[in-house]
Amino acid sequence: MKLFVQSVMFIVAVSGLLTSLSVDAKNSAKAAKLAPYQQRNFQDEIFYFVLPDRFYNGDKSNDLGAAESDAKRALSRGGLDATHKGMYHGGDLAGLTEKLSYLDNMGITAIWLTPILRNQAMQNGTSGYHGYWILDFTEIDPHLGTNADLKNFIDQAHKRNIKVFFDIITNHTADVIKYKECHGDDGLSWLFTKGNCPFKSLAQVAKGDTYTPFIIKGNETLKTPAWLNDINVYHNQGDSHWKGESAIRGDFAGLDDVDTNSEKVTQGMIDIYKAIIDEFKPDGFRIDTVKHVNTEFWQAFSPALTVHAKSLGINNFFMYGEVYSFDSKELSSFTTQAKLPSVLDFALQGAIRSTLVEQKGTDQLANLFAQDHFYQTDHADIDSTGIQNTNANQLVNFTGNHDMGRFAYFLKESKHNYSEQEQIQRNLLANAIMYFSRGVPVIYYGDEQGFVGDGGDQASRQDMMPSKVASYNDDDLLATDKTTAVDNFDTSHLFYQTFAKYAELYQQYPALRFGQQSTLYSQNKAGIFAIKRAYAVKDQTQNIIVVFNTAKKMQNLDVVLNKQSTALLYQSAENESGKIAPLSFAIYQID
Ligand SMILES: [Ca+2]
Ligand SMILES: [Ca+2]
Ligand SMILES: [Ca+2]
Ligand SMILES: [Ca+2]
Repeated sequence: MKLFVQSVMFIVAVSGLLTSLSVDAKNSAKAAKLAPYQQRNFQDEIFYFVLPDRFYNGDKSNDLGAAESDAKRALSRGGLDATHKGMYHGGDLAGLTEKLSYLDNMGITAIWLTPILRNQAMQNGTSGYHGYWILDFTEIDPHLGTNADLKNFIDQAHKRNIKVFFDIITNHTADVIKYKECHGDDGLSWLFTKGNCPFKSLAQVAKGDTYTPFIIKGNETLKTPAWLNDINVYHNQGDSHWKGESAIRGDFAGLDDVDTNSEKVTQGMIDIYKAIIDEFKPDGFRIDTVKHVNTEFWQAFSPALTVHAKSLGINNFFMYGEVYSFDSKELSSFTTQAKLPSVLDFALQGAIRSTLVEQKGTDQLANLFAQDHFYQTDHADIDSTGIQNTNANQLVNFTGNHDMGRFAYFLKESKHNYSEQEQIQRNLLANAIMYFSRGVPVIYYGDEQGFVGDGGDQASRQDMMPSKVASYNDDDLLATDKTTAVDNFDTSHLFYQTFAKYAELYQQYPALRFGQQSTLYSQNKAGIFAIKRAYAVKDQTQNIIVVFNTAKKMQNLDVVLNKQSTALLYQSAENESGKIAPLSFAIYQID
């Protein structure tokens, strides 16, 4: 058991946060004149990224998925085991709907759901609780609810002025296609000891060195729409080794890799997601595995969906892609060349991690932001083509996620052996950089409750509802004595309260959402990182300076605020005049 009393005393002593942190429903960040969701810019949003299965069980009747009598959906039944981190835990759309006020009061304005379409419940011994194994692209997974439940969730979110984004996949479907050479004639065996099917290049295929793809008898019509049951609409070249040609044409660990190089398939995928927009009218999409689909596909897909959403009156429909890369040049190619409006900023995540976990110089952040110009485009005639101009202000910021793990986990694992107090401070400072740098912030569900985790993937997908997973429940959560064995919708948690405060500031000052960012100061060791956010629209100008201190020592502010007349808007710690406290930040307005 950790010394939580100590950490509370510490926070009160050095941060001064608690005095300014009272948040109630009436005085929430939302009160700050948030525009109606239909008119709101993407840069106004604060996202909450959630796996519905792990959030809250609002309907126990759907815990097993499809009904036993439902032969058509037989493979979307089962997989429930709340003690196993790779199985379904019972959370659903009804549960999310029930907990909307919890998100609303933290200042969340947009929810990104992991994929909710109907999955194959079981593959190779674990379940599709995460949603990335889709069989049916037209209906909601029965573990999560029905199409009507999703519509109700969206209606209720919209009534609170909260947007809903779906996580979508065009790269692959569930694993239904097998290769005789790998899986035997019955499709059930592994003929390779490593458990994968080595990728066969196009050059090998041209010479006749191919796999023999087939579908196990009885599985020929599992997928919807029906065209996805045709073996010829897949690449069928074996498993990706993530390099070269295989990155685009290889199977993602056996998941059937769609032939996105074909025009027919591209149009098929466009039609699938047009129909999803028609039926549910979401506010946008987060797009999975973007790096594993060819550029030409995105050049067609992205504008077509934007135009379609606009035709239905969803004028600010927005999409951002997952490109797992820490290189701004590579990331930006997906907005400038592939024509996606935005991407998740893995490069910023890497820079925050290197400064606040590894204690590298704040130059790391300055160097990253110096590459922002890569994202800038200046297309003409954007309305009729559906191609949106992109820039770094629309990037999507995060500190950790469901694949790599939580920021709290990186801190826990650090060779610097941070105390709990320091983990708390570094965590809150990392989130401040995420909120107040250019880009749109995303809270990964559970971060606001001090969740830590033992790693990435399954280890980072804890339950908000009382968990039965032993490897979750033995975690030492930050800033609370609770464990994940109990309910964790605690609106008094320091992180929840702090994120609500950050949200309030973010909505209060347009410069923190729209201001053009420039670096004022950085250094080659831990210490000051200072940015200016300059906002000028019509008759309103606002110039804000945000100063972060990533060092454990107090720093002088004269390097930043020298000769400028500024007013203090917020500080996360009490400061002596002209100084900034260790591991804290402050926001100033230039007079
Ligand atoms: Ca349920
Ligand atoms: Ca397969
Ligand atoms: Ca692919
Ligand atoms: Ca653990």
